Amino acid sequence: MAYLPLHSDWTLTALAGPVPNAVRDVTVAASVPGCVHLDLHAHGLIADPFDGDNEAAQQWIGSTVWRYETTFHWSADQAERHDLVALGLDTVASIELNGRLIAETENQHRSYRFDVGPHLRTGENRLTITFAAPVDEAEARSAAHGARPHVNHHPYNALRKAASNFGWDWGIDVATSGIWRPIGIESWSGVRIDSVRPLVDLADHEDGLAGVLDARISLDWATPSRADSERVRLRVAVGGVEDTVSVEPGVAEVRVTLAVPDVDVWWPRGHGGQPLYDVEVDVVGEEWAGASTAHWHSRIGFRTVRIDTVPDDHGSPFDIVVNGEPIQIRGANWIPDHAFVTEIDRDRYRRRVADAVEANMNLLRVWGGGIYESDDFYDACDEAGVLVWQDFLFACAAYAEEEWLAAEVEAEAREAITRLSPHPSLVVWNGNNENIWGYVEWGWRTELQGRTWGNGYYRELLPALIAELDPTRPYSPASPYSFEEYLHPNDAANGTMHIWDVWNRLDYAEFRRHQPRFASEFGFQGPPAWSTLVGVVHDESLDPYGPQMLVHQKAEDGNLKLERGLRGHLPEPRTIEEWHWATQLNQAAAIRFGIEHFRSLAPLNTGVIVWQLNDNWPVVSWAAIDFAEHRKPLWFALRAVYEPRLATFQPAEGGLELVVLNDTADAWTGEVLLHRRTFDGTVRATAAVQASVAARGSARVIVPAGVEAVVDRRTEVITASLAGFATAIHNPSEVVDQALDADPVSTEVVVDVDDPGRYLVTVTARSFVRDITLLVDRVDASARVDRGMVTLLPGEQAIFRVTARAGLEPSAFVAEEVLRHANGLHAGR
Ligand code: BMA
Repeated sequence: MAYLPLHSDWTLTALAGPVPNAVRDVTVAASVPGCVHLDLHAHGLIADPFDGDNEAAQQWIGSTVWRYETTFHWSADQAERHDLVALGLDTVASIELNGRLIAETENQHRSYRFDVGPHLRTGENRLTITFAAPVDEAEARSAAHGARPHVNHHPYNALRKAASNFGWDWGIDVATSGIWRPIGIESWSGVRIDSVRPLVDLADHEDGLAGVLDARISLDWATPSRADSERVRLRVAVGGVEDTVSVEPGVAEVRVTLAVPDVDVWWPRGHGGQPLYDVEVDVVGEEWAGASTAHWHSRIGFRTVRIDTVPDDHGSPFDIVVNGEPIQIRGANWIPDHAFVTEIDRDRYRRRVADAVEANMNLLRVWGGGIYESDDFYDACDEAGVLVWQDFLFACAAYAEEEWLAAEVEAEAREAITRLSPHPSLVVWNGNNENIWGYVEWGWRTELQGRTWGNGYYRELLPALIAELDPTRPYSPASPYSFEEYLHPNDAANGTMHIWDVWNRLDYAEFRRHQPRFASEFGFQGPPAWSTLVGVVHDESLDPYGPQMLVHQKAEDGNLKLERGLRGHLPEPRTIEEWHWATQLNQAAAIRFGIEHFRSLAPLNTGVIVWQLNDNWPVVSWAAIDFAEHRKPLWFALRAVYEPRLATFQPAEGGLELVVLNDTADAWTGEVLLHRRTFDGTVRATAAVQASVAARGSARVIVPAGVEAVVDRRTEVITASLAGFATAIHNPSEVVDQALDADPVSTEVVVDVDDPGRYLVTVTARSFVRDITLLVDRVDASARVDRGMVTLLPGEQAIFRVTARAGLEPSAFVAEEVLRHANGLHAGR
């Protein structure tokens, strides 16, 4: 009935491998939960892994066998069972208790429970966990079972460990080892509630809806065959309703159904509230009742979800339908928020989900190269109404389907489906990231020579497990996927699509060639905040091709793609500062352009999920939020184009149209005021058009010829103002071709009288100014600002609220390298 956490007095020793002299035969105190890199760094045995080019010098860590050891005091009690419960071991581990081998494990994505009662001693006990070298293990397994295609350098597909921990095209290679989730000894008697899957549904009830809870309870019996055992009683309660059932000893699965009348329905944000109900499951009336193992609690939300892929005139959609309402998805792809995942605490998860919410996102896709995140992540999403699309953990590789891997895959999937089943935010289970695409198009067939590649997981095993364990949730075999065996998985007209041709080889205007039903990945790179970059890159002269800079740019030809991406849009950068601003700006501009186009395809398009929300270390990447939690210009651009109400100019047959998108529950009717103006404010043409757009609908307004007929593309813009929408602006030409005033604003900075750490920066436009952004971290790395990527017409004003250290020189926030705009890239040319 007790839990003994085993989180103290651990030591760490390198047992074998290419260990440097400074670490050989050294034993240090270890943090549990934790990992070897963090301990080695804490003891000064390695430099900061993220700094400079330390990554290369620390590759030995992933090829080293590591031993964790602790001693703990034990005094026997009356409990019938004593289980060693390890919620996460990374990865290939041998567990010894008092010198006796208890178990061997090989899956980071599972938790483990071992009956250790017979091996415990009264008094001092010694627990040892030895981790095999992950890189060598992956290589050995790959060689033994037949190498299979994968991206990046290590065969991560041969080991059930987070793929990106071995390095990715945005991720440092820090193949680590460690006890990464809590570990302890659980003592219990009688019966233990092993797991509960609280599945939900909605049913008509009188004038309202009833929430139906179908609780699938798994029980574990200490002595299942004991003849004198009596039935036990199990109580399930939710929303003021409860039921108690009696259970025969030894029964492993119990199902209890409850209906909550007049239930408050859970909705994604933008569609309603997020009421959460506590579910309690208890063993009652027994001597061990009240023990933690005889009690289970979670929170659920009552809602239904399905994905509509029924073919229509244009192919097949991918519509996420919650409570019968199709949801227009505006989201981001999520990667582990730290290369050492034990560093991600509840607050950090909450800050990241807040980043998504404040950018008007309603979905995060947990990408398959990472982990099943902590419940803290899904809790935050449940509360905020952010939908979660969860990949099973397969990414960009072929995976063996033979028993040695299949058994692990099944066990981990069962556990993940079960653990995450309470979270109403979780609405999509997805088989893999890009593996069907890879098989079809990346030449895997030839490489595989008939070997298995994972198809059986995606098409049989995983859907069968969902059907068995959680039939309330929809399953998608892959992303991208076309929901037809004989269609190309990345076909735009069907299902989900990943759009990578733009980043890899085309100008971003080519986003317009794509008509995706649902774009679940597309992205464009940009550097992190300046302070994040120079905090880790110390090249003598800072430039994109400096040796340390290249360590922090992992994408294939990343710098070339950044350069190519700028061409035709922005003037060529002349300094590293200009390169940094121009590439950040271009990242934001490219994605803004793509999303405005994709959203304008409504109702054909029903979702966009940008690659990627976050970073796992300081790096040049596709992220909107950098590792130091700075919001890049992309984040501000996303917030704008993800507004539920968005007006965007798009090319129309022979002219220009304004697409008015209204993802709110209220219809909109009003006047659209259209202007063609010059950069200095002269109005050249005006028109007013009445428009109306349905709730959750879109409308198209043809721009009248008089307004549309631009005379000078270098000095004119077309604008549209509609009440309740941000002003839409059409630039007939790119920044590089515009005759923009390079010095278009006047500024004023005041320190808040009540708070010396708040600076108010007022920017007034003398001339048309594009994408004003304050790179406030250049003044103070802890500074934050509430706006960015702000475009002003002459005479308009914007106030930027900066929080930073008190006592800074206020004018620093408007210095040339801090207050940036697209116009400034023309200065001195
Ligand atoms: C997609 C993703 C990731 C990758 C990204 C950028 O393929 O699924 O694997 O990081 O593109 O290249």
